[in-house]
Amino acid sequence: MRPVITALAGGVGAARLLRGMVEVVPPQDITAIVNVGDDTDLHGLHISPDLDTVLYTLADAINTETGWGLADESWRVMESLGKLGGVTWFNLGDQDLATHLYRTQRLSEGVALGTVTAELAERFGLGLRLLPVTDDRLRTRLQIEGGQEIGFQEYFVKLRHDVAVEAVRFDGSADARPGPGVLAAIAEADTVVVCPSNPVVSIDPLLAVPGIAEALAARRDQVVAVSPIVAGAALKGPADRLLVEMGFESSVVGVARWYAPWVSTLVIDEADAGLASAVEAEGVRCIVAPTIMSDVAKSAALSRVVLAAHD
Ligand code: FO1
Repeated sequence: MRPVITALAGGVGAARLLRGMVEVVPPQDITAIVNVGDDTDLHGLHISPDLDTVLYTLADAINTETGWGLADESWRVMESLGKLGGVTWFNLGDQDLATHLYRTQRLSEGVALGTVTAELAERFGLGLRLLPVTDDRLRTRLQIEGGQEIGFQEYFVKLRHDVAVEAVRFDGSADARPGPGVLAAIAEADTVVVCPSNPVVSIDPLLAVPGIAEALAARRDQVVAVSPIVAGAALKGPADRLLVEMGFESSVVGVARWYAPWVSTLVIDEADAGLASAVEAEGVRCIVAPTIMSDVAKSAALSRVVLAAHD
């Protein structure tokens, strides 16, 4: 019986790991449960950055420099929008806009986000199943220094996450329901993989959906995470600063402490080999391996380590 894998995913790091995983495991055996807390409504469009980053990366269509948006993109619409004095701080390429137009139109026809996502996954030729963690509204909100609360993309893109965060909340989480197939994907997986995504703003929104944290804790022995922090820093984005701002240390030990209630094994990079025993002191088994995914072969090698964690 081939193992079935469920992956908890945010943006770039998760997409990279999944791109390698499909080289190791038949894509049909993989379900990715993806964060929607980064979703944003702009220009009357519903934009789902983490879903699109996984979609484009797995279709080998991703802009590899940025890790988001499409390769070989043009920017005529944004140029014209700029001339009109429109909103241009969030860059939407001409081809990328087609995805947002399609998703928004389908949602306006009453189709659920999970259904539209499945349509897009099929059009982009993805073998794996792409599930939004919820079809309900969920938005990450950040209270920044000075007390103002802003949306995730205002924080991440407009302010270039160059501002201290005092609190994070997931608006809508109390009423959000796990999307169709999400709880079953957690319950039935041979291995649940927590991709190297930002624990605070990519993984925590998943657990904020009622039922998810309990479902994961029930499978703790099968849950293995890849640390998004290497040698005390995030490879991309603000994961290190946010961990510290939330009272955790920016290290693999901080990540282990954050995940310990529902993750039994943490894969850390060789750069942190000296901290393996400190990770295990948090009650989390530790595996040391190369975790920098600079190409698909390295992502595939890391996937092999992750999927062998419970052998
Ligand atoms: N990130 C940026 O740093 N600048 C952008 O202008 C930008 C535009 C953008 C458009 C579509 C999309 O799907 C993602 C985009 N991102 C941009 C990345 C996005 O903010 C991140 O992917 C996340 O939400 C964090 O994972």
